[in-house]
Amino acid sequence: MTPTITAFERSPDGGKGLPRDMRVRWALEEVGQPYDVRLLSFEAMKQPTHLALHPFGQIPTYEEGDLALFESGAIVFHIAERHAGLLPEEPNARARAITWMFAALNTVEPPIFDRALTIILERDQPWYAQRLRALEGSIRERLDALSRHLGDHDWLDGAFSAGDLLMLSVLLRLKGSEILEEYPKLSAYVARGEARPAYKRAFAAQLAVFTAASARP
Ligand code: GTB
Repeated sequence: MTPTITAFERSPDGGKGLPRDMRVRWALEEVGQPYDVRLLSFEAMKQPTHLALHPFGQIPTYEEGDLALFESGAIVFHIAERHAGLLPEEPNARARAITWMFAALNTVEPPIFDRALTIILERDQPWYAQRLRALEGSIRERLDALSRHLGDHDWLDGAFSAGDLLMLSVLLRLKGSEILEEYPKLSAYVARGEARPAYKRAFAAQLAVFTAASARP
């Protein structure tokens, strides 16, 4: 059965692939699972029909038959569990890959996402510079550790996994920032992720949505 995911009708990021449907698209592309996309306005996300799928009125969601999921991490995990290619078969390696999925979302993403929100929403506050410095300090702590762990390996733990997919989705938010450039091993890791054909297909698909929306009045 072809799953349906939800995404922004008109993404505020200008097609950079930053909203969290991108990681779900990428996972589906990695495992070769075709999918449909239902596009939503901000208004539609808060209507009962969508709230029945996503209690917080957000994207992405995932529907497959009578299964409905929300939370990008849970969706990627579901895809990785149901298809070969994103989690190792060997139980301990699988558990470690799942650990990296949690690390991406619980340990590395929060300061990176908060920095993005601060830059967008808090620029006019008198404490803006101080807050940004604190968040960038937290990000550097995480990136120091991540870069040390990655070393000269291509991926976090053996073969590319859903752990890498989520970690890269998180790091991509720093692309073009001075912070990421301070970490050549992580910059190369991000470039390896972006070079994957599945990533490119997912990126092109979300960009096509943005381009079509921009062409409409
Ligand atoms: N923890 C949830 C998950 O991982 O699925 C978080 C989902 C979430 O934050 N969804 C956002 C959303 O629906 C879109 S991804 N927001 C609308 C709302 O809450 O009303 C976050 C996001 C939004 C915009 C950009 N951007 O423009 O760059 C990037 C990321």
